[in-house]
Amino acid sequence: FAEAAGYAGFDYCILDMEHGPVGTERLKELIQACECGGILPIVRVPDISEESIGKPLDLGAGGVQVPQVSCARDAQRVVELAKFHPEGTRGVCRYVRAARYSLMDKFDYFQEANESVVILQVEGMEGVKNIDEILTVKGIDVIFIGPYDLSQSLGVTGDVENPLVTDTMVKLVQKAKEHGVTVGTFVDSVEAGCRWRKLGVRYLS
Ligand code: 3PY
Ligand code: MG
Repeated sequence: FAEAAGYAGFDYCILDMEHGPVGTERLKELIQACECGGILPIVRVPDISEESIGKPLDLGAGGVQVPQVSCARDAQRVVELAKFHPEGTRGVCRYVRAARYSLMDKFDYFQEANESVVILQVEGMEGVKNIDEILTVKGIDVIFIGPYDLSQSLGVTGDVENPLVTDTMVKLVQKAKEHGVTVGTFVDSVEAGCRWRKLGVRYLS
């Protein structure tokens, strides 16, 4: 499917280690399939930890999408774990798949690796409250609004079209735009996709 999604013209594929069944060994094959189909493999990791963020990048993920980011410190930690010096402190190994098992020039690798996409999921009211400070953290490419977790945080679990949820989302989209950060979300229908796209949401899943 990942390979076919690329041939079909999708821009990226989210390989889900937060809610999906994917383990590290399977992840490598899925990333390879994405590469065959010419689609960017984004890995949704389960948490903010060195292992969860570093391993997918070592395997060649084009980016990481990190759940439940609720403050600037979380955002900074993600950037630290996803990037090598000077932007971060990611564990250094150049014998990994992402560096063609050392065939790549090591300095080119460290530089290119720092261009991997960093996507933060803001999906709780604490993150909404702290959105201004989150958006000022350097190294963030996309803020992804998780409508389902957000709906739960607002006490209307699952009702993602409730104005409580959509109004909060619109405010987040506006803030991200002001900071020049791309914004994304998850949609259940083509209609919702078109609606959010008109409002400027560009990373639609
Ligand atoms: C959410 O809606 O909370 C998500 O994480 C979507 O995948
Ligand atoms: Mg979520």
